[in-house]
Amino acid sequence: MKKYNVAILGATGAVGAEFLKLIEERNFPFNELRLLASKRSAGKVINFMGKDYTVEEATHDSFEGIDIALFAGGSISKEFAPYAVKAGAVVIDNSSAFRMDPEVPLVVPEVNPEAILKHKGIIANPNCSTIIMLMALKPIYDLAKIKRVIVSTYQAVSGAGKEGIDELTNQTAAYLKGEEMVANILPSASAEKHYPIAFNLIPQIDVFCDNLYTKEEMKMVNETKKIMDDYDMRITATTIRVPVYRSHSESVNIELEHDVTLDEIKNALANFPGVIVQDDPATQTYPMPLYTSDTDEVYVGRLRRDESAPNSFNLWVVGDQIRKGAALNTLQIAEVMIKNGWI
Ligand code: 3JN
Repeated sequence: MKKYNVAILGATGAVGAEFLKLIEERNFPFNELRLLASKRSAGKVINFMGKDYTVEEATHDSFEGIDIALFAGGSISKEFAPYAVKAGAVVIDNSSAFRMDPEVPLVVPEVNPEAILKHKGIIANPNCSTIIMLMALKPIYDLAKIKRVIVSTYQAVSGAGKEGIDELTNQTAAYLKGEEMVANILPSASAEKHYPIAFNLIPQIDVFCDNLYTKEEMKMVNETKKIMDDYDMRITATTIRVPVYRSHSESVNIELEHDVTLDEIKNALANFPGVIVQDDPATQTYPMPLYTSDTDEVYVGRLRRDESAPNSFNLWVVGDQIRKGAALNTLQIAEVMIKNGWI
């Protein structure tokens, strides 16, 4: 099997670390592996599969000879992607920089793999909350077109990176000792005001847009339409940060174009690759973020009719946002390209 020269930009962050875990776990066919990061992390040594790799400072020349460039996300994507493409690499980017660019495919491999074929060097990985929701919506959409979606998210602190995790730990310890909780990161590092997340919920993820929604909410709306290629679908989102370390949860209400049975929905979900149905009220079985973390699948439960409206259903969706919501989805895009001879 052909092996590929792979670069990881942002190798020292939460998503970068997950790339490494998954490359090993999935036996990804790599030849050279180049770990890139900002100047601050350059020089750090990472032992991976028995070999020491020194993290290099990312420069415009970092991508010579690279076949696949996995970008962990963040503001540096915009700067480096054009140089990686010019060097002949395919960039798969986790940031929002290119997601809504009509020239850039936005891909969940189980949902719209064929979109990859239209790439011109860059492929975008959707927002984590969008990916997790669409894994549950696509099999239902294939049964009956979804006319409207109302989603509320319960997003883990690791969505805000390692600093988000540390903040929950430190604030919890402080609170239990009766000390003041220090908040510097959430709701977003760039926000003017910060609030504690321990023993709290924050109804703001990312910054506010002019329409009073947050950017995270509008990402879910706009990205879903692009991935599903359905600009008639009506979607409204409320995104909430919760004091959970890992795995995002979502309460989703959908209205379908025509009625289907609950069993049909359940079967479609159970047969969809990457989805696990955990749904049995009699045994109190439903997905919870504590148990879905560090796993690859998206879990669906609490499936029931919305008795207040025709052809409408409620579901509860949970998935590890660093795995399927980020690193895993990105690597799966590369795997689909390799499997189909698209690279
Ligand atoms: O907060 C979360 O749970 C997900 C965060 C995603 C995120 C954070 C900072 C910048 C993104 C994203 O993937 O949409 C971005 C961005 O690239 O805009």
